[in-house]
Amino acid sequence: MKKRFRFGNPLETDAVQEKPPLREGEIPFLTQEGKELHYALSPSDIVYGLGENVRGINKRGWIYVSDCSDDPNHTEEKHSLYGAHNFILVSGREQFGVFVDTPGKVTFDIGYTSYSSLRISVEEGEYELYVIEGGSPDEIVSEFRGLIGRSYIPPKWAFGYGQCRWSYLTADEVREVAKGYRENGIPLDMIYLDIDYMERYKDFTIDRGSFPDFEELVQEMKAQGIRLIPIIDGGVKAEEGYDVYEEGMEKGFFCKDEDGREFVVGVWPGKCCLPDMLNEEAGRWFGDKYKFLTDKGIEGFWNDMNEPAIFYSEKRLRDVFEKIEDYRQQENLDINSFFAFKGMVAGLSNHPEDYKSFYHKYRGQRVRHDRVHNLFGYYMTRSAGEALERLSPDRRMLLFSRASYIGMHRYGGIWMGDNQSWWSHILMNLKMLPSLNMCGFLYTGADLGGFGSDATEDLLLRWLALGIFTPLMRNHSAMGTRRQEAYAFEEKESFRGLIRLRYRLLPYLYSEFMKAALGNTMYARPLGFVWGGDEIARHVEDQLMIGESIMIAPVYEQNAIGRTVYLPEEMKMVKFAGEAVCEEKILSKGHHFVEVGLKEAVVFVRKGRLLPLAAAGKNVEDTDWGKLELVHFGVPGDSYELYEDDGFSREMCLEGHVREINL
Ligand code: MIG
Repeated sequence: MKKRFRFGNPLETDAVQEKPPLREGEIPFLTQEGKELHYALSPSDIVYGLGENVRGINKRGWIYVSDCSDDPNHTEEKHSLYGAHNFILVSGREQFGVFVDTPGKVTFDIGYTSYSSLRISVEEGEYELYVIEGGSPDEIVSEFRGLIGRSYIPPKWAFGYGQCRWSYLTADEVREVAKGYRENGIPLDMIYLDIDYMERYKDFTIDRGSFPDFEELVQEMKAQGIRLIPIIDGGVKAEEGYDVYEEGMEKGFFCKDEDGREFVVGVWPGKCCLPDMLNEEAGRWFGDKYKFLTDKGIEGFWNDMNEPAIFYSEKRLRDVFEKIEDYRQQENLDINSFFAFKGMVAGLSNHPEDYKSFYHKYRGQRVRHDRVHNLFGYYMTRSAGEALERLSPDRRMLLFSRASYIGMHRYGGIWMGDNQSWWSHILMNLKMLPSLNMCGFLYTGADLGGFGSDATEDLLLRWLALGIFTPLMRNHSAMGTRRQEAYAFEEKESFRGLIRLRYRLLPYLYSEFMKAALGNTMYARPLGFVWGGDEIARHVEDQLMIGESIMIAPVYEQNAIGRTVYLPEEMKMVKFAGEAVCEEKILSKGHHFVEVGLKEAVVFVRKGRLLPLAAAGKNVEDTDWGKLELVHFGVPGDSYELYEDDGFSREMCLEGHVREINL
């Protein structure tokens, strides 16, 4: 049962595709106190949701703000990351879902001000509210997903493993990466190109100095079974003679300041204009630009800096220079002035006032950016997704974004942004998975090995042992950090084993993903969704169900030789040493310490369930689903529904593609 309410006159977001009729009067569960919505949490209540954000699977005990932020420090004291995903699910005394649909800022105080209260407030005061009542958490999520429409489905090859690094500076460096993988027998499907492939970071250009034979490189890589996936940034370099800029200026497609002049910001290319992604015509124009690369054989993209990230605005920079001049006149800075002076420069980036200084043309209306801030990345990716559908009507393309809002899940996936090579971030990665799934984002994953800071061999191995289960499996690192390609460390065999295991798991992972996408269910679930009556299971924060057959419990502590795992029921532990099963053991309900070596991965199979395994190849296409090995905890007659298709057609449905395999 879903009910829709409206407060004020909110701007449309297009998150919800099928709107139930508007209601007036009492809102179920929630009470209105001034501008806030309240709910009294009982001691056993768990609050799930909010997609991409810091902290637990259970969000209780912190305050979260939906405000797409370019913040590379994902530490616990933060309140926002790159996405704005306003869906929560309360589970306990009562079970219901709440979606706050508004393109501006929303604050979810979930037991922060008081541990026993949930408070939601919307900065603008204008929003649509959806309340979904009745049923289990799974059912509530499915109802919500039904409202927001089918999740994006990438081509099957995008379930392979990809390598990225900010600073593959030349075509030859890219060739080296491919060689590193192929020579070491480590499977690979994608090499991602970061901003370095562009000419001075200009969207839809190629640096011919360092990538002279780009088109050939694309084909050469394809011949090796590897696809190149370039990045596209949200800002367009303001430079005379650059066609994208000149066209955008001529057509009036960039965001404008108060006086109607193009709003200029500094990002990677230097001074940039922001395409008005929210303006339908401008979005279509920007989307069509992707043709520059699809014409060269490119089949996938990642959209970055689309919160949008603003290093500085031209205007603020000018003000700061003036103030610096004032400080200089003072000659001697007292301590307060010193800190103000220091903060002034550091505070140039992503300044809240800058987000209030430019305008969009959204659905025919002039709208100040802060009112629709959370839609920028969404509409950039939507424009790209719609364009890619026009450019490639028959074959799916890979597309994911950094910033997002619910609704964008129909057009692309997301990656979890600039994490660090920290042990704690393995766990953060795990916790975000189910929260994102609830909000429709199924194709997702984190920078494996960590983006910032230096990775170590053991950290990367442990991270991969989780990453083999995330639909988007990509190793990515920042410029200046230690190299972390899977062949960069000594234990090449361990890396080969774990990554090959990913390919062995493909029939299962792809089937579970497709069933979740086409059936509006979740791919990764908190244990409480499955064992709602088990208080211990409900509070497990470091294990997940992946699909219907297996539970995972990755090791995320430095130097651990294993970990304690909670089994809500009798299960079969299946241990892999690399790609091969090395141990199977039935474990009773309860806590167990399970040893897991650095080159190992463990899954826990539910009773009556099967886990089909393929024979790993050098990439997805080369992986053989012909003779599946069936790992299981079942008896003859138990079955599994395998999803099979050509892996690229845009026409997708469950019917006719699900084949039952029996034990
Ligand atoms: O300000 O393109 O999150 O994945 O490597 C940094 C360089 C810009 C941020 C992305 C990251 C990417 C990096 N970008």
